[in-house]
Amino acid sequence: MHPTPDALIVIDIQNDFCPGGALAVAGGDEILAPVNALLEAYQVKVLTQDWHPAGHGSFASSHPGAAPFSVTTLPYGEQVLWPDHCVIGTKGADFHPDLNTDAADLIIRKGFRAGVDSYSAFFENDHETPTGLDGYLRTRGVSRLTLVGLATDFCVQYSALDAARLGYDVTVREDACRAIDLDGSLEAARKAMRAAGVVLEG
Ligand code: VGL
Ligand code: ZN
Repeated sequence: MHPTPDALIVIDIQNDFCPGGALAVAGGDEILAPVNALLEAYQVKVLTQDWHPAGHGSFASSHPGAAPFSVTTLPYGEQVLWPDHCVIGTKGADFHPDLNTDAADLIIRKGFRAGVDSYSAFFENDHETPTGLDGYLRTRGVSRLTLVGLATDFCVQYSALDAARLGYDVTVREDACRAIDLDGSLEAARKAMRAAGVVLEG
């Protein structure tokens, strides 16, 4: 085995984030070919899956009168209220059928607690409840991560910032990501990632 394996973290390439899905990201399905190619090139391969119970606190439908894409304040801070998406057990929560899920070593699910959202693959949106991914990567001897997937300005960004804070060397392959871009959130995310030492490539 390579002494210091590099890990590829593939964020949320699920039907609901692809064209036709409940929270479709423009061009979300265009990244399947590059992501599948990258999956061949890494020693450690992790997929994440956004995985919400019906009635999740991040859904606008759980907040009477709230419009999708509005922002509210929850006990752990600001939260965008989303259309219902990635509900456990639904087709929208499944990985895109063209994603080579067989290549993955680990699938990490996040956002399964009704009261707290989880954009990051490492911590829920309270920034303290861990998903367990850090322990997995450390025990496999990983110190360098490449992140790809959906969406650049939400789950990819939060994962990249947490990973940098945890001490990993982090690269985001922008050619294998697509963004939601709510009110300039893509440029803000790129700026925050660069400031945290994340390398933006592609
Ligand atoms: C995501 C919004 C809500 C993402 C997940 O994967 O970027 N965005 N849940
Ligand atoms: Zn979600």
